[in-house]
Amino acid sequence: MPLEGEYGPSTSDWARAQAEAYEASGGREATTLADTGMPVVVLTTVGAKSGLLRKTALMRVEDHGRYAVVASRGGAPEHPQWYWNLLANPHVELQDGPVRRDYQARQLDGVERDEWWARAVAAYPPYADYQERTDRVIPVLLLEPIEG
Ligand code: F42
Repeated sequence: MPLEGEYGPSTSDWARAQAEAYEASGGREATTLADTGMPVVVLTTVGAKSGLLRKTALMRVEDHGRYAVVASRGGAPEHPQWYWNLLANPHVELQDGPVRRDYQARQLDGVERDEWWARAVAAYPPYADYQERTDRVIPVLLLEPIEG
């Protein structure tokens, strides 16, 4: 059941441009991080305060149809704002290329988090550098497909 609501564009120009180009092209354009060739997905969340639909480009971390999203924000001291949306409204959508599906999100800890953190760093090695830059533990959230 697709999320409904008014779209609230991100105030980050580069990230907004990528999410919008990705979605407008049906997942055929803007699908990598700049010229790195590393794949990107687009997460849609419902704003924790605004109720607006927020669209966020993120690195693609996938295993057997499940995805992890990493609230790294380049190692900034604060969590990205989209992280709070997931906690408040765990029903999210994720677009991977041309495929967009509904997922239920939950924050990982312990062994589960270790497993997915390793997968995330393998997919995008700078995550390890980002964690070095900040005292906050970078949240890792698992997105599991909502069937039906
Ligand atoms: N960010 C990551 O954290 N991890 C990644 O792997 C990642 C990869 C990536 C790849 C390509 C690309 O173009 C960008 C990438 N980014 C990655 C950056 C990512 O897309 C976001 O720009 C970044 O994580 C910051 O997210 P943010 O949600 O903090 O964005 C800010 C700039 C923003 O848009 N703020 C909005 C605003 O109006 O100021 C509000 C956002 C929002 O969701 N507000 C909530 C609401 O209710 O609407 C309230 C949230 C709250 O605080 O309760």
